[in-house]
Amino acid sequence: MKDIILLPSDTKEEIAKKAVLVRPTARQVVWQELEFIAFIHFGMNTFSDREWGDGTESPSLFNPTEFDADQMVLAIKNAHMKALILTCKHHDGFCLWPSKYTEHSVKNSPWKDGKGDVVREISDSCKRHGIKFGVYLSPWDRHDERYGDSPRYNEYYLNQLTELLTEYGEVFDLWLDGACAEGPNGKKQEYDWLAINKKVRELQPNATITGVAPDARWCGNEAGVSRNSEWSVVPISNTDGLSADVSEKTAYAITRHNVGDKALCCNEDLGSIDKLKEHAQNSDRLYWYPAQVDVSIRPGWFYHEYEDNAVRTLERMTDIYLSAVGGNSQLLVNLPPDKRGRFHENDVARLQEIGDFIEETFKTNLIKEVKEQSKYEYIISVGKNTGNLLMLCEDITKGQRVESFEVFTIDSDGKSEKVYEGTTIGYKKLVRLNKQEYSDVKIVITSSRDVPVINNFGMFLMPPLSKGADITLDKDGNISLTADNATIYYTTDHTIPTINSSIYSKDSVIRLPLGGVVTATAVYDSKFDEGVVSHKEFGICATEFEVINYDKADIEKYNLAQIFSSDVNRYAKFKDMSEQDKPIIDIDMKKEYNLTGLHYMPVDSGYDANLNVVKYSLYTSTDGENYTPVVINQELSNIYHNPILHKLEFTHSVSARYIRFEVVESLNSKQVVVGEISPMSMVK
Ligand code: FUL
Repeated sequence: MKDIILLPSDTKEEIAKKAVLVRPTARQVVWQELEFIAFIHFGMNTFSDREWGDGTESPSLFNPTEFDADQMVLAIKNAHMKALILTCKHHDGFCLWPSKYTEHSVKNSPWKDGKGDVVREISDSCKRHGIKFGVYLSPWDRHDERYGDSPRYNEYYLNQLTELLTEYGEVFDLWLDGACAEGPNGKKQEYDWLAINKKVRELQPNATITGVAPDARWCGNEAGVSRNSEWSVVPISNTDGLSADVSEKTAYAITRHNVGDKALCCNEDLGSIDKLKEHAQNSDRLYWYPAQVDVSIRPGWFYHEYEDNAVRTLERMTDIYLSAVGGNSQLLVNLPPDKRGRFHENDVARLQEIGDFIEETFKTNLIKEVKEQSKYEYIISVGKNTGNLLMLCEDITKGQRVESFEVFTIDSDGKSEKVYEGTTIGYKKLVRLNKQEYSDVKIVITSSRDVPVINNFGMFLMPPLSKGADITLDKDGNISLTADNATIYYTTDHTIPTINSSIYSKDSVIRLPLGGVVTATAVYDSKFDEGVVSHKEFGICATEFEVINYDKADIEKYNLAQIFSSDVNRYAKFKDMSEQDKPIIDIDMKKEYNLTGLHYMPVDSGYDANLNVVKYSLYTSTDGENYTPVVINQELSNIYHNPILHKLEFTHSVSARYIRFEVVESLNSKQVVVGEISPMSMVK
């Protein structure tokens, strides 16, 4: 297909016409139809308990004790996912297959005496169970000495890619990660994206290249948040001055722009006509570039035992599913195998619940008849069985057209009520209806770039989902539990509540002065076995804590007292710093504690998440004068894209009254935000 270029003279109507002419490739259509797929983050980080390894880890660490590819692939299949992508090499450079081109791989690990091959076992299992297999091969490599020596490293990368694309049968996708830094020689690695794209097209012509890549784009966050209006037709900056019809080169330009260009992936509005009009000023081109929402089932991408109770709730996971798959995106959910080399029981249970939800919801389309009043208006009849989830699909092979629509319920007297106003539809739109008493549903398309082509309608009934209890701490150190219409059973001794555990009432007093864990089971209609478990960990109660060595005015100016607040919207902020300023925060806990670790919660929302701390050092003191280092230059890996709770466990406990938190590096050199600092005194 010829590239479609916008021109400064284009009117909005002309832009709309051009946008509709942009169509997906056959590969992109197949990719979109997968809908829901799995990521598997497994490797050195699983064993070193990190999110990003630095490449110095010894292969001797890699030793899964009960590796079981079928257990993982079957759990994925049960969740109704159709494909998986395996981190064959993450940023630490360790390879899960015995590559000929490096010694840093499974072949030098104790696992199966160096004869094991994770890529082989997983890809074989995928074939057995009808799941498509894809590869993640991190361009960023913190181990390999060739990294940063661009031509040599590019050759190495292509050789590895060739191994993966030729020795393991059909590969449906190469997922390219944009994370990147400088090589050991201090030179920036210039990747050869064009050669990578060409290699994939040559060796696996049906495979898509996604992430920071030509066939699908990363949605811009790692939290599972979808856009309200997701356009698959977006403008691509034309700065390379490429001729209009060199599509391989266009793909290359896209990849390059995408790497450094947050606007291309993160902005809320990527493709409205107003947005396209802005881009017409630069004669940018239009491109079919669908979104992929990627998120982990736990806070981190790799397995950490301390996240065993932080598997996202069924409620959150189904929310993510409905808004992504039902928001014109593909959903990629990560599942991290544990040190045994299999999914943890909690993740398997959640996957089963997700699968059951999808099965139960979509097993019957309740629609009896769709009356087409016009291409812009449809009446859906469902008979007696009214549903609560409406599905609308555009035929994307005809482009993406609908800009806005409205949904009305019509009762038996013919009275109608508007229950929803939506924007884009695209491949699939799922609309949750709050009203279930109606006899018909009317859909009115209020704006479309060309005559709408709706090719599928659905009305489904979602099963009700129960919520877990909210566990909160107030500023006086009291913990409270809330769940509407539920009886809440709870424990504070790390065990899951039983029917004999304490029942929470508004008179219950839960205080954990030394910190600890509250586990709650919310039970609805006395069905204890179906109760929903939630869990929260607390550090030492900070009511008495104080920041010292700043005068009162600065404590207020920088909001320093907020570093003790568990409210995610409250944090300290240092503004107008000079390049050399690195905030140092000294905390007086007023009493000596036996410290076992530190929890640090970065700022995770809004603009200020761009100002997070990247590296810190931690010291303790008994007298507030002499400080002893506990960790120096601790990296908060992947903080920019995934600002999650960071748990630092000390190798041995430390007695101290004072803590010094020193910012070593932050995302922004002029401003820095410091989230919740929570010293721990209890051993798990
Ligand atoms: C990011 C990486 O840095 C994370 O570790 C993870 O692999 C995620 C999917 O992509 O950019």
